[in-house]
Amino acid sequence: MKIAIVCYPTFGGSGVVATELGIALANRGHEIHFITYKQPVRLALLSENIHFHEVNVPEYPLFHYQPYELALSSKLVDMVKLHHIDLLHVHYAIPHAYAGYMAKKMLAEEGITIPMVTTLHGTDITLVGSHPFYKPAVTFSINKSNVVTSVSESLKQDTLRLFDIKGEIDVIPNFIDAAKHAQDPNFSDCQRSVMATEEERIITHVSNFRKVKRIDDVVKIFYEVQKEIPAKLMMVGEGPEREPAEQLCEELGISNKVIFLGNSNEIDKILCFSDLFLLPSETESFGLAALEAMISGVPVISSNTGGIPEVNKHGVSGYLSNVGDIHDMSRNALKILKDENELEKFKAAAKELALQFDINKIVPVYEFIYQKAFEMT
Ligand code: GMT
Repeated sequence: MKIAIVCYPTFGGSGVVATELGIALANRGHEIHFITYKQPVRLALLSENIHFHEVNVPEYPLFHYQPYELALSSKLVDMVKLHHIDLLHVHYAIPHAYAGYMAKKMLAEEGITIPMVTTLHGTDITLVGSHPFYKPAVTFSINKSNVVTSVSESLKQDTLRLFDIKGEIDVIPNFIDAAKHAQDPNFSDCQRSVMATEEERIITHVSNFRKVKRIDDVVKIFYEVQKEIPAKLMMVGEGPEREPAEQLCEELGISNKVIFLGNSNEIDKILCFSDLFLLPSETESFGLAALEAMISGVPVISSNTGGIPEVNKHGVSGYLSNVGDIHDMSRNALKILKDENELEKFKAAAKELALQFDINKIVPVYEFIYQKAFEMT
């Protein structure tokens, strides 16, 4: 099948899922066309059946906002015609589902019928999509998609609660490539000693450093933990909350124990020496970062919001607490970190649980959904 994948090319979870899905589909013989404004960060190599088409939006001084949706829908029309693409799969409703629908309509005028699958990822529904400024257009484009999927049951329920949805929503969870994450027995690149001493525990947080991630809670939890045991905190990612977090570390006098690593394409190399992962988000439709930690055998201390409980199991792969309850989170962190046996038990269980989300189980579900989209077109 020839599939156009529309996504954000950045470090955000929706872009990562879209890219990994495209690569997996290509490995299964499909021809994949990524259509976005930059080559996706997780897409290292293009190949015979993985293509990238850049959406250009020329600057024009009349426009206060450059019309990306227009450029994207035009590019979709051109690429569908040029490459005889069979299906559109758009990730993150805003504005991709809207642009995809416009492309479908333009193509229909020329006698070309193409199904569109829309995958809802999180903030396109919760924080951003349900804002009154966007809601009518988001509702419209979800309802006009041939098939709609969401990355968790929680996100499906949020979508049904916040929007007037006419059709079904299929839940397809985020996934990981367990084989890729499986530690090579000869893997000697785990540079733990560069980051911390033998007796220090390493705690990690990975995100896009937005308000919704509650970065100050990450720092405060770590502050409590390092009072009791020797520890280091790895902060991976970039975003508006990074600077305030660095400031908070200084105020708390822990700057020497917190390492800000910026964006990284080698998360697995950081996770390989991590003992614990923190995800205290305000809201989280799934929590792909937590799943990536778990497959590397890193237990997760998280909030119990949104879809996180579908991934992180309380008392098994980590612990869950109410949003903002940093005392409970630090207590739970210490429970795991203080006892070597507990830590080993949680590490093994986290990895075991993550295997349920292996890419080989999830990609065929998307293929099934594509068939369904054809039948519904
Ligand atoms: O808003 C973000 O955190 C980024 C966003 C994205 O779409 O890039 O992440 C969302 O999608 C991920 C992949 O499906 C989920 O794992 C994240 O939980 C979700 N983020 C939120 O709901 C806040």
